[in-house]
Amino acid sequence: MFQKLLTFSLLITSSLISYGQSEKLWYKAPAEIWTEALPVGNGRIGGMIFGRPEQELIQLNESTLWSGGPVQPGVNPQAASYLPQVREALAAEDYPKAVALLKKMQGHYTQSYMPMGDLKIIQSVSSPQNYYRDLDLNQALATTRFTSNGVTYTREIFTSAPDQVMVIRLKASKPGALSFDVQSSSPLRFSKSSRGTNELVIHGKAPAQVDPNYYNSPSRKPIIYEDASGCKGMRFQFQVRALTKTGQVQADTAGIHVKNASEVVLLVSTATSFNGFDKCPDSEGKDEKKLADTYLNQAASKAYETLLARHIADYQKYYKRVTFQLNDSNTPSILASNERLDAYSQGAKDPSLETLYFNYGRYLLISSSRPGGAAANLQGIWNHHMRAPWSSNYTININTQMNYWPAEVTNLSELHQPLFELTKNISKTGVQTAKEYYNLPGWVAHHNSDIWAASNAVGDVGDGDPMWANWNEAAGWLSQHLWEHYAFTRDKKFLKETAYPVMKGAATFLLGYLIEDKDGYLITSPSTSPENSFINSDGKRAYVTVGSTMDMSIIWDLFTNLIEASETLGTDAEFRKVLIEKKKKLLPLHIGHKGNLQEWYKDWEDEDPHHRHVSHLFGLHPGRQISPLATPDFAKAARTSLELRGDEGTGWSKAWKINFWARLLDGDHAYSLIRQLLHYTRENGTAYQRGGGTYPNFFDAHPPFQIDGNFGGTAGMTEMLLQSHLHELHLLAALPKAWSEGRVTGLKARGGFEVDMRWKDGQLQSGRILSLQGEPCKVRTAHPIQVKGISAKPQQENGYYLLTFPTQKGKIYEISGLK
Ligand code: FUC
Repeated sequence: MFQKLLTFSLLITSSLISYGQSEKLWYKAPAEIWTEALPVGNGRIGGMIFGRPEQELIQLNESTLWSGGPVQPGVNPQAASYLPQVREALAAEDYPKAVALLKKMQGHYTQSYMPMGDLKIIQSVSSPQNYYRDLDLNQALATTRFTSNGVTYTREIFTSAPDQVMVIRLKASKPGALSFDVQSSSPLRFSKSSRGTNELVIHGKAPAQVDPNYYNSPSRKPIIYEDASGCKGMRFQFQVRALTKTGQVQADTAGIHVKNASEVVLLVSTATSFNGFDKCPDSEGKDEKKLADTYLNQAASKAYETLLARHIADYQKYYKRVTFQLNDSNTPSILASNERLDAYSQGAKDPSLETLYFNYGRYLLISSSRPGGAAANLQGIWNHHMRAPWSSNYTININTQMNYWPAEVTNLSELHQPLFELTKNISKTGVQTAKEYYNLPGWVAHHNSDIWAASNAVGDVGDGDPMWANWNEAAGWLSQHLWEHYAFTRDKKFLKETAYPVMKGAATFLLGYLIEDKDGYLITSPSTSPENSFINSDGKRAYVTVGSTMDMSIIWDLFTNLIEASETLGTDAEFRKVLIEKKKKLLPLHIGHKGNLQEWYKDWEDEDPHHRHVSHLFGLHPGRQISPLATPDFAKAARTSLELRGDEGTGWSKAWKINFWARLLDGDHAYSLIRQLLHYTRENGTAYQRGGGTYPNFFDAHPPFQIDGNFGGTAGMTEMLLQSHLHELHLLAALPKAWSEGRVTGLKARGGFEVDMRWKDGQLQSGRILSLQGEPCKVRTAHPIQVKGISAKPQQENGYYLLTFPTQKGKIYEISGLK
C-alpha cells in the first residue's frame, strides 16, 4: 500500500513538475545579479524582473533609446585619398604601412544603446516563505509568488505588443493585505513628477554622445549630454499608473503609495522622441509625452483580463507555430532551471533542457524584434549599462546577422523585418560612406552600426584597430538576409521593391572596389578576416591583406543571389551579364597545406589558430558555396579548419560552430557544441577564450551577456533537423545520436515549405510537408520514404534517398518512412 502511494505521489509530482519543463524557466530564489533576472519584452519595451519580495526591481529598456543623433557626413574628407596608397603598400607587402594608412580611413565610433530606468516595488515582507518565480514561455508571462504572515502574494508581469505597455498585477490572498510603494528612477538625466493620485512620470534625456566602453578619448569625457546644435540627445518618458478597486492610493514625487489593497494593476507606458535614423531626436523628435499618454490611457480603459488575453493571443500567434520535443525519460524533475543547467553542464542528460533553450531563442526573438521597431542589438533590448559592452550596438561582422538566423527557419519571418529596415537605412548612409571613404558608387558598410545606421569604418579617425574597424563587407552579408527572406517566402514584391535595390547597391560598390591580382583574379584590397591575424612571410604578425576568403565568399554569395534575383524578376539583363562575368573571375577558394580551407590570400599560418571567429567558413554557413554534397573537397577542408580551430570560443562562436557542424552533416559534433554552449556560467567580465556558456537566466554568455549565442544556438538546432540551402529539403540532416527520438512541427524551408517530422531510432517515421507556393519539392533523407498519393519512388544517391514530386499550392503532403 505504502509503496503504491509512494509511486502514485511520485507520478503526480513528476507529471506536475515536468509540465512546462521545456517551456518554463523557474527558480527557488530571487535574482541576485542581472543575469539571474528574467527578461520580458514586446519588441519595444524590455524589462528585467528580479523577483525580489521586499524590493522588487524591474529594470526597463526602450528599444529606440540610444545616445547621439543622425550620422554626420564629412567627418573625414581626406579618407578616400588614402585608398591608392593602402593598395600600393599591400602590393609591396608592407603591412605596417597599410595599417597606419587605414587608420586614416576611419570615422567616428557608433553611439550606444541606453538603459531607460528602474521600477522598484517596496513592500514590507517578513521572512517570505514558499518562494517561487518563473517565466512561462508559452504565455510570455513572468510570475513571482511567496507567502508572508500567512498571506500569499502573487505578481504577474507581461509586456504587451497589442497594447504597448508593461502590465504588472499584484495580488494578496487575503483582502486588504497588499501595501507597497512604487518608486522609479533612471541612470540618465531625468526629472520626476506625479500626476493625479496614482501616477508617476519620469521625463529624461539620453546623452548626445557616449563613447564605447573600450575607448577612452584623451580629449573628452566618455558621456556628454550637452549639444550646442540642439539636434542630439533623445528625450524619453516613462509613466506608471496604479489601478485598484480596493485600498488607498496616493502619489507624490517620491512614488505611488498603495495601502490595504487586495489587487493592484500597474501599467508602465514608455516612449522616446526617436523619429527615424535621419532625424534629430531632439529638435525633430516625436512628442514622447503624447505617445506615452496615449498608450497609457488606451491600456487603462481595458480590464487586466482583456490586456492579458490580447497579449497571449498576439504572442502565441508567433510562438505556437513551432513545437520541438525530444524523448525525455531522463529529465530531472525537481531542479530549478539554474540547477538543471548546472547539472547538465556536469554531464546530466536533459533533452528537454535543450528544447527549452530552443524555445527560449524563439521567445527572445518574439520579445525583442517586432515589425516597425528597432532591430535586436547585441543585447536584444535588455541593457542596464550606461556604457554597455561594445556599446550594445549592431556589430555587423557576425553578431547582428546571427540574431536573425532563427527568423526564417523557425517560422518567425515577419520578425526579420526590423533587420531589413536597418539594412535599408544603412544602405542610405552607406552611399555617402562609399563616396567619402572610397570615392565609389553603391553603398558600403563596415564592422559596426547603430540606430542612426552608421556605415563608416569606426575608430575615431586613428584609434580603432583596422583588424576590426576597417572590415568593409557588411553590405553583402546584410543583403544575404534580404535574399533569404525571398528564398523562404517567395514574396516577389519584397524582392523587387526592397531586396533587389539594396542588393544591387551593395554589388555596385564591390564592382568598383574589386581589383585584379597578378594572376587576373578579382580580389578585395584592403581586406581583413574578422578579427584574426596571420604570420606573414617575414615571420611577423599582420592582419590587413588582400582577398581574404571571407570577403570573396560574401561577394560570391551576393553575386549568386543577385543573378538569381534578376533572373526571377526578369530585369537588368546587362547588369546580370556583368555579374556573371565578374563572378567567374573572383579569386576561388583554396585548400591550404594542412588540408584546411585557406583563410588568407596566401597560405599563411594563423597567429591564433583557435581564434573565435571562423570567418573563412562563411561559404559553409550562412553561405551556400561549400557543402559535403556539392563540393566535398572544400567541405573536407572546412572540416579540417574547424578541427584546427577547436570547439573553444565565445558564446556566439560556439553557436556558429553548431551551424557549421550541422552543415557538415555531423550531428554528433554539432550536439557536443550544444552541450558546450549550454555550459552554466555565473561569472561576469569579458573572456575571448575559454568562455562561451549560458547564464542562470539562460542568456548567452560571451561572456559578458550577448544575445547572439541564444539566437545562433536555436538556429543551429534547427539546421540539424532541416536544411534547404541546396534547392532541396534535407530532412533530419544532422540528427545526433542523443536525439534519436523526437518530434518537430512548423519548421520552414526555402521554396515556401512548412515541415513537421516525427522520428524514432534516428529514422524518420512520419511527417507532413505543406507547400505554400506550389513549387516542386525535392526531399533528401537517409532512409527511404514515401509520399501519400505520389507514385514516384525515392532514388538512391551517395547513401541518401531523393524523392522529387510536384506540389499544389496550399496542399499538405503526408510522408512516411519505408520499412
Ligand atoms: C566582435 C567579436 C567580439 C564581440 C563583439 C561584440 O568584435 O569579436 O567577440 O562579440 O564583436
